[in-house]
Amino acid sequence: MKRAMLLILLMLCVCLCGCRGPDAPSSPADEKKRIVVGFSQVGAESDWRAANTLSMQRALCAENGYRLILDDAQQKQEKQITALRNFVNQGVDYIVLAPTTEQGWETVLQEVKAAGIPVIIVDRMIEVSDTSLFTCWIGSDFRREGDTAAAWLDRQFGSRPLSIVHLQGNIGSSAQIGRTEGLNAALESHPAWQVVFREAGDFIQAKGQELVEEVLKKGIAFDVIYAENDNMAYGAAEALKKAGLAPGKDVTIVSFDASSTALHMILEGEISYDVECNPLHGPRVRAIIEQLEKGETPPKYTFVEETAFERSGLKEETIRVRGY
Ligand code: GYE
Repeated sequence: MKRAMLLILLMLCVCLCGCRGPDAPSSPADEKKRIVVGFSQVGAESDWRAANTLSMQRALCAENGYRLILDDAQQKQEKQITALRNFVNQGVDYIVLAPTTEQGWETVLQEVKAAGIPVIIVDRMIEVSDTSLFTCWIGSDFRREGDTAAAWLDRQFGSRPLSIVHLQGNIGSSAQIGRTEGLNAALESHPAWQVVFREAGDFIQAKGQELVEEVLKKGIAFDVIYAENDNMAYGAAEALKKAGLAPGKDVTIVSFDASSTALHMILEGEISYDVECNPLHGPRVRAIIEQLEKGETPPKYTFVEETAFERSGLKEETIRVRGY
């Protein structure tokens, strides 16, 4: 009898312990200990964005002690403002905001501040007169990215006449503003260069393709496509091919992000130059939260280090190691 009791007890123990694998649902007590982060993401418009979302999900996961509430704003600022208000109502510990555009954040951030929730801005910047409305920002130097692309064009074409098709990102986003400013500055110093077509493709592949199709239909002649992100460059290349033109030979494509598909297109000679924009902000945001948890003050602004790619020197291995 005693033996049977012992056996049952032992089996119960094994079951209780064994059932709790790493993926087992956590207990309410575990849930309570987790840091809750509300992440308002711009959308899912590009490869960059997908890599960015994944990076955040991986870094701020349950195993690392977080509960991430992700909100996809479908590139609409109103949706982000609603998401922020929802995060306040839910009483999250931190808010991470990847803002669509720079303007229009004062009111909602005042509400968040009144609720005492720290705000970490990632990727694009915001423009507010009171910088105490956010704790810190981490992202890319978009103006430097634009200057880097323009400097490459200068090395390739110098003072020769150049007709440029300029595909812009979402108007009013830091990525668009900086990359456009870089090109504009180069236009000033290169009187023989001209933009023959300029329109926003909102960082979306289908729109990039449509715009280049429109240019071709109008019979506008051009030498260079300056696409403010890779997805628009993919669409542009597609439009050229459909028209019987060879991207990289008949038209030079310059792009931004350096996603793995774009780097493969460089190896194939279709994209000529790609300025890196690093999307892996998850671990960086996690490090910032850890600092804040310890009562430390992270730097207000952190620019991530970035490079640029062209065919010479680019290896398959480099693309594999980067992993996005
Ligand atoms: O370049 C683009 C994305 O803000 C850096 O947004 C980001 C930009 C990126 O949609 O692909």
